[in-house]
Amino acid sequence: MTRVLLLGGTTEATALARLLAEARVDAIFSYAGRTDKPMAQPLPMRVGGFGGVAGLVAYLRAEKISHVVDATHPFAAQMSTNAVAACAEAGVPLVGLERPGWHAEEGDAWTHVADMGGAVAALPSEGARVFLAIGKQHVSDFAVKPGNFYLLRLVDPPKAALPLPNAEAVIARGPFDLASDRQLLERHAITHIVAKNGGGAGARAKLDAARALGLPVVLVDRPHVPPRRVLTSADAVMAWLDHSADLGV
Ligand code: 3Y8
Ligand code: NAP
Repeated sequence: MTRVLLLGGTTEATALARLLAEARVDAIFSYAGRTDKPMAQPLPMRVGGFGGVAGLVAYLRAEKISHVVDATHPFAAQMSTNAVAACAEAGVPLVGLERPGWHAEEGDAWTHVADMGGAVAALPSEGARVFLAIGKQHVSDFAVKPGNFYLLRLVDPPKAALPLPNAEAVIARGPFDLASDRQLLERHAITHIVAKNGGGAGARAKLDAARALGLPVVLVDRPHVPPRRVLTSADAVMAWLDHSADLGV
């Protein structure tokens, strides 16, 4: 009996949720609950952590999950790591739904760094005007360079004072477009952009705007995720589900 747990939070997860709902597949869409009002999905939703690997194993068994699709963001490394361990322990087939990372094109001025610490190190020590398009979780890493101006883009209004003395926040949930991202960079006289190499179309606009304005981009590499089967489209996941359902796995 097919019953799918879809670990979501990306545009690809939303696309797959639509296909699952249209095909009337028994599936549950899972959010971590990081934002105040996550976008509604055409599937039953659950919100919040499972309680580590043990919690996820218990959930898989209690909910009689037959397949797990990990369509979380490439930087959601803890969730992806837990899913590999929990599905192995519970004997539940797992597939990752992942989009390719971004590659520099003609005219791009990108510096690749291994992690957020590398991004901080790559910035001038003062006087720069930096667009931190990295969300909320790592903003305080940049407090060691307070002499720069930081423009943050957050999904929800900050609940406490920003940890940077010279910063401003815009509140917006992507996907974003080239025209508005270019306007944002010009309006704030941005000189540097910091972004995660999340890939996908939803967050790519700022990179195209940076190229158009000749601005340097500091791009953070994806964290390591344990090996698992990876597919790159929602259609491929539907075929995987059909195929493995035929095989009765
Ligand atoms: C809670 C669900 C969909 C999914 C849309 C994608 C696109 C827009 C681009 C910038 C970069 C960033 C951030 C971003 C993007 C999509 C996708 C994507 C980047 C929502 C969502 C949840 C989250 C969590 C949030 C993080 C933050 C990261 C903002 C919903 C809107 C920067 C990642 O306030 C916080 O704590 C926010 C936390 C994790 C990274 C961080 O470290 O702060 N995403 N984003 C999911 C959950 O609870 O499970 O609220 O509706 C989803 C989307 N965000 O269905 O169309 O597919 O990537 N999300 C990054 O890529 O760098 C913004 O500003 O240019
Ligand atoms: P993370 O650091 O990998 O995960 C931290 C913990 O959050 C996990 O161990 C798990 O808690 C819980 N969790 C994460 N994703 C979950 C999900 N889809 N459903 C249920 N629990 C989940 O994750 P994150 O980077 O905070 O990302 C959280 C969510 O935001 C994910 O859905 C991800 O797709 C989305 N997102 C993240 C980014 C990003 O830049 N990180 C960008 C866009 C969207 P337990 O251990 O208790 O189970």
